[in-house]
Amino acid sequence: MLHKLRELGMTARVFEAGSDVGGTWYWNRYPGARFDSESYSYGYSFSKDVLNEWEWSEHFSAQPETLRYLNFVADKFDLRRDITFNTRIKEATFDDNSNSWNVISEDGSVARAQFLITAIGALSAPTWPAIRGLDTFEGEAYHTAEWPHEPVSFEGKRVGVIGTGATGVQVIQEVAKTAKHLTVFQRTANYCAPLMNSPIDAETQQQIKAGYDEIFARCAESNGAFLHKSIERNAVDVPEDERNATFEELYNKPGFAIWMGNYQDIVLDESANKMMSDFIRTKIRERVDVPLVAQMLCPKDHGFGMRRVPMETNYYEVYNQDNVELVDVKATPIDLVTERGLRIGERHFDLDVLICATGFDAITGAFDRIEFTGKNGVTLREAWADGPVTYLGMQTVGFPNMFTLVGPHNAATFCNIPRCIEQNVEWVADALAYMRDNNYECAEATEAAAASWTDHVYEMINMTLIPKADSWFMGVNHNLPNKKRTFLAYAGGAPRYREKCDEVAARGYEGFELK
Ligand code: NA7
Repeated sequence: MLHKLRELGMTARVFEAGSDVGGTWYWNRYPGARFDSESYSYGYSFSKDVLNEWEWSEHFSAQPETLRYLNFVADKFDLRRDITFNTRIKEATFDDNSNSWNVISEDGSVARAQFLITAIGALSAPTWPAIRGLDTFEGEAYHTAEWPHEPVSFEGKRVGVIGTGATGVQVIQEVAKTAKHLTVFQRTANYCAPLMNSPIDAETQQQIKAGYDEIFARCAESNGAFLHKSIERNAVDVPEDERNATFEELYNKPGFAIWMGNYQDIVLDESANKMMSDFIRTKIRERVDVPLVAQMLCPKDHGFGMRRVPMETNYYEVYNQDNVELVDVKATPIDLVTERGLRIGERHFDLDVLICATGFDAITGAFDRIEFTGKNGVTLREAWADGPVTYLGMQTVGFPNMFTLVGPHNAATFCNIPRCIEQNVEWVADALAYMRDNNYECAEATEAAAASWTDHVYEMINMTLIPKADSWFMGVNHNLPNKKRTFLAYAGGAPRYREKCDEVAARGYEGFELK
């Protein structure tokens, strides 16, 4: 966004809480953190130089490489000179008289701008487990999204991991390699599937570089902006043998093929969904030696793909190791964190290290941490009290000149994120250029446009099975009992979203009042 605004000849200043660039890849530096997107489908597409100069080493690169990549891009475009690091914004207030925003940081410094663009992340407000005694633990305690910059050793240590989402799965399979003992505290089992990562050889590297146009064109056609496009047939219409052969093939394909490239009815139709869920449960039973442990790892309360599918490398085999124990904390939750570990019922688990892979206050959490005040003194928290109401996931009524990249109800929340971020950035940049060229000072979404967009968001998600399961997509986080259960992303697909955004622009920013 900063690069694009500079290209438009605008002045821009970026405030960043971290000490350097990287966002997700700056904060989430836990062992095992890596892409589930094919590396070359994830990088920026806007610069031919970047595409030519950068070489990914693996099909699904690990966090250190991604962070190096983001630093490379920041250096290449000399971005740091307009970024103020180590600065967390605490308030942003719209001034009706001047149609501009005042932005106040935690140290009290104030900046003023005509436009306020948020790029504060969809999963950037980590949540620690709401368990009594957490502060009393005397060992090492980490949240995966606030991982230290220094290496952490597990050698000779008793480690506990709470959480088995996409993050928990990545960290568990890594920690199990060196910990003296690992206890995994699982509340909800997920349908994990093999990532099938591998290094990129020299020949493939050349093919990737020569094929970027095609890679991005393929992403642009798919709902999740991944390289995988769903099969235009219904699983329920396919003979059993053929269907199982396809499931098997998808299970052995890299990345999200199994989720995004599956039969089109897998997350729409209960019967199709059950077929796929049963297939994965069978795989789990085949891979885990002890039947009782396999049973614990088989999801029971939701279907495949209704929650984020964690991608794994030998995850299930970890539970065949002598140094690993799986503990079900659904029926009997963790009562207490003590000085020496965790207590569940009568049993005490002695731990040297406690890792919380316990997720985030998703999508709205980062907004809640800033006091946004729009027109007439109304706060964003008040405006979204019953769940977000936005126009295109880009703006909220009463918050003129504020644009929310990857905001709630924006397709970027349900996407191979950089692909959708680029669309968001280009759309916002075009809107600002249009305003400048036509002498408009202020843009505000109308109530009617926001209501209609919000209806559309719910219409799309209600065609799927996703609302049937508790997940961060649905705003469910048991550590935040007051968070409203409401769909926070956009499930109509990236192509449909792009089309809608383009239509709005082509009609002179229809649905916005321009002044
Ligand atoms: P998730 O997917 O929200 O997973 C958080 C996990 O932590 C999940 O298994 C939770 O169980 C578990 N959890 C949270 N609090 C507790 C307590 N108090 N006790 C036991 N277990 C708990 O976050 P991730 O970081 O894994 O992934 C987020 C996204 O990042 C992912 O979808 C990717 O897009 C990247 P629960 O399911 O609530 O029963």
